Amino acid sequence: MKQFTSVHDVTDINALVSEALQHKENPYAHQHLGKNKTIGLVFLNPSLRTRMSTQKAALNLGMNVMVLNIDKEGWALELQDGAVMNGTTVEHVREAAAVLGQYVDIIGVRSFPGLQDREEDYSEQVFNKFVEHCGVPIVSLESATRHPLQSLADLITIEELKTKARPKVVLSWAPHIKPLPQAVPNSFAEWMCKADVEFVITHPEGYELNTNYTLGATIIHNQDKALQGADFIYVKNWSAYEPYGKVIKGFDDWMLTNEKLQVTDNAKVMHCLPVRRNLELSDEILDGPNSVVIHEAGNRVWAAQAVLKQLLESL
Ligand code: AN0
Ligand code: CP
Repeated sequence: MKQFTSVHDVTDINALVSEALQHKENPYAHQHLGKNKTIGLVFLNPSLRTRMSTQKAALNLGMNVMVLNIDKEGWALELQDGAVMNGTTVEHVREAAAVLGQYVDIIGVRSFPGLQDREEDYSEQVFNKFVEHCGVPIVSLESATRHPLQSLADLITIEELKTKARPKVVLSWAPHIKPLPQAVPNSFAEWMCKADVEFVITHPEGYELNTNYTLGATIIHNQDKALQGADFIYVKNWSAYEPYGKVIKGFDDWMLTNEKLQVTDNAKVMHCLPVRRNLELSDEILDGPNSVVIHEAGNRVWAAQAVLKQLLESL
């Protein structure tokens, strides 16, 4: 694998899941592979899980790790090509990315969408500047439109915990007070449409995702109906795709509760985290027996390790 920016970079998702589970069984089997290799993790936005799990995965593979919170610790970055830099920005991403590529063998980048200009976000303007100029293999730590390391960890979790060959997986929109990206649901949908699962998406009208990511999914606006017989419920908020980045008021009753679980097949509840308690997900779910969110977050290490191993092998 030459880069990891979406499911389209993966030739066989089932093989990648198996590899991840082998790392989980035997974390240090490939310590030699990363010797004298360095990964640089570059964050333009906050992170807990992605930051720590990717570091852990790299260390398990014997790599050196460098982390740069470029939004806080780097020079103010200019992202526009052709800009006359007589304002507040100090360094252009063209130089910043190229220089980082001189110091590391693999680069990871987190770059959230601005949620103002849909075309700009969906063209992955910022992330693709790093791809274009860094000159080394790149792994997405969540870009404007996708979060593939999360989706891989989610698929690993479903594979581990499923009790039937083809489980029903429901992506269920949740309320939030802030406009959040569509990256996590886009990416989850893209992976689930390729996985051997029955995949249903449920959201209030107005929260339709871009159909490029949901092709093959069943979309139902009645949450109770969608949840019937579910084996896994993947809870996530996202802002509207049209009108772009907006929060439509009035859907607070979409928060998952134990009562809503009654129509499911004792569904396991997933969330990528961070989660706002009693807004997106109730205490009773998060602290109850159906929640697998901590297990899911633990699997971020094995997802990252499987991906980094394949990238190291192609250096
Ligand atoms: C981010 C999002 O929804 O994309 C990161 C999730 C991993 N979440 C928030 O900003 C709360
Ligand atoms: N799920 C996830 O990516 O979490 P962080 O934003 O904390 O990395």
